[in-house]
Amino acid sequence: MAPATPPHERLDAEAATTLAEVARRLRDWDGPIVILGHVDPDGDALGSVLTVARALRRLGKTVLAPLTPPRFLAFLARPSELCEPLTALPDAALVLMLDGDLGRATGAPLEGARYTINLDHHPGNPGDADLSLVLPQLAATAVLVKHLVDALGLAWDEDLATPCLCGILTDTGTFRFANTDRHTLAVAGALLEAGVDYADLNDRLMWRHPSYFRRLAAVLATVRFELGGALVTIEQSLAIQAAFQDGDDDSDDFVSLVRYAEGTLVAAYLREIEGGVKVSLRSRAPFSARRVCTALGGGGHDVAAGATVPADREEEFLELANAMVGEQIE
Ligand SMILES: [Mn+2]
Repeated sequence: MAPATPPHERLDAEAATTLAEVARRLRDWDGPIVILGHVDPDGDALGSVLTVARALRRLGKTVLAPLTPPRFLAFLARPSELCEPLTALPDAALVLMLDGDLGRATGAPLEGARYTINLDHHPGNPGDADLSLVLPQLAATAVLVKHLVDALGLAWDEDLATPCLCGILTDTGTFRFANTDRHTLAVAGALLEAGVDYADLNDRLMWRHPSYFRRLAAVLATVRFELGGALVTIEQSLAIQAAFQDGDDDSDDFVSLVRYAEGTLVAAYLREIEGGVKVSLRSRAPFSARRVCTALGGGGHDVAAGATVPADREEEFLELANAMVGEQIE
């Protein structure tokens, strides 16, 4: 008899049953399996897609993973593991969407999918795939992916574990965010056990093109403190973008720096794009970044969320953010 898994390493019984059904579907599928992540894939989307793609290929499955990672994460994938976006699904395809709901899928149209599976941890996911498992209590989709690979009965090694741990590191801010609980750490510990070079992975995840640092200097120069410092904003104009065209825009984590300004409840990064503004919010309780971004047509988690608004709604965003921050402080 196999040794019992300690409770802090387990999913609850209902989730484990659904995940076993996911594993059974994937194992029994004869046609191609198309694995998708969300638009603007992050370390959790990419890490989850890579781990599942490697696992399913070991089972002899035909896997297509049309995901385009940001430049700073591209080191995780080997050439030929990921493919260009598909204009149509192959015949008899199973679509497996990871780290977002079907509406946020990128890389392939969903029309003609024979079967859809969705594994995610975002609250607000409507669960409208043929088979959905959405667990907002998990720190990362990669945690769910760890359990999926276990359910598939595969042995862990460095190749499977490294992208999976990358997903957990990304979504927990390297174990600094409130979603880091005993379950998260137990799963991460098991992945380390499989042979991940932890120091090397963390080091590599921090590498950025030199232009990143020049852009950072320009964006940080726009820093503004509102509401007595409760709201901090930084902005990237099209002019700043035009000045740093030597790398792609991997400035997502700039907002993670200013969120540590003392007294800050909400940090906002406003990135001008053609015809609009991309808003990234980080917040601490009792303020919910998700509430603001959902109201603006985006989504995310309570502590980290995003939305894209038309340019003429930037004022509206600032008013909304001001009002909500003001409300929470009083
Ligand atoms: Mn995630």
